[in-house]
Amino acid sequence: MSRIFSGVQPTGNLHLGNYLGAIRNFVRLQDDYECIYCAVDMHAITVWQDPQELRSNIREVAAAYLASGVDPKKSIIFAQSNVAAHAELAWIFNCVARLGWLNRMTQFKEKAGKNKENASLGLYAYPSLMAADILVYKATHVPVGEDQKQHLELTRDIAQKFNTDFGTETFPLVEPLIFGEATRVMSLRDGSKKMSKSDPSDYSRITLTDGPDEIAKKLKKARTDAEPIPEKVEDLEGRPEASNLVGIYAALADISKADVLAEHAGSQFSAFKPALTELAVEKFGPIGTEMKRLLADPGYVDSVLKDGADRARAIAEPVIREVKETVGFLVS
Ligand code: AQP
Repeated sequence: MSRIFSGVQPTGNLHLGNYLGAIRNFVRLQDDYECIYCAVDMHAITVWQDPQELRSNIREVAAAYLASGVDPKKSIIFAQSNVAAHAELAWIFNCVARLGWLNRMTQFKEKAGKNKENASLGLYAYPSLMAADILVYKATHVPVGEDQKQHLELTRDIAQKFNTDFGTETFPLVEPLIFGEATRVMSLRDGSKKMSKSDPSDYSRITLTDGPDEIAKKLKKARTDAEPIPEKVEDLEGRPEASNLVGIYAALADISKADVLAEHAGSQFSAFKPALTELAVEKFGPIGTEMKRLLADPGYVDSVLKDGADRARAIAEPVIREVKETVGFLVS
């Protein structure tokens, strides 16, 4: 049976990249699969989080799922720290994963930066916890943006090594689901950097709660080049900012980049940006409004998270029990 798992870190500033690369696909998958969607708060604390803000950011992720169309009756929505089996399996995986594998993870290198000695141990072990998040549900498919591909390969390596070490077939080999025209949305200020929550510039990203004026301002200021929109997709090569805006348009309109070019070839970006703004406002306006409505009712959001955690626990507990028995722990 196919089962979907994915998560978003509650680190604030949920943006267009999180939506197009991940959350929108969560909604599209829920009719065909059993889906489990998480606010990965244990991942969030691998870098410092203010406790008060973390609490509200967990609710923000849940509200973003709900406002985007994840149905809490069909899909499970919960906070990672409310299901202890994630941490338990992560420890076992810390003993399965090899240091050499973790040393190759580019996200750690990017996030730790030059001051590696000062990064938390949790940030280093992040991919091992991510493998546990997925495999504690024996999930088979994981919808993510392109930046998570390497972590999913590591998840497969951990699953395979566990199965081989213990001579079992406990864990499936997960498949990433990376689809849509915007699997890697880039910063609006720098086409060589991915759009990110932690970018110090607010102008680098459109957030899910930005209103029409903010969206218009940010897109107006978005960096482009002096050339008009080309006719062919291959002519976007070497033009990262232009390619990014065309990709965002395509993803929001649910058409291909080629279709966007067919409609807009020859236009200057000064003419394209208002069309993109209109589209972004049309798609994001209702999501932002609904998020704000949900966040004004934290009692409801908390009840969704509680129900989700109960359902998630019911799936995870037999798996962690099976794993503990396999490893040789005394299971009472
Ligand atoms: N720019 C992006 N384009 C497409 N997909 C993206 N995702 C993130 N950025 C982009 C996808 O969103 C999901 C949740 O991401 P996350 O919050 O768990 O972690 P992240 O990748 O670290 O997000 P940020 O925004 O980049 O945070 P910071 O600034 O802390 O590094 C994932 O599926 C991810 O692929």
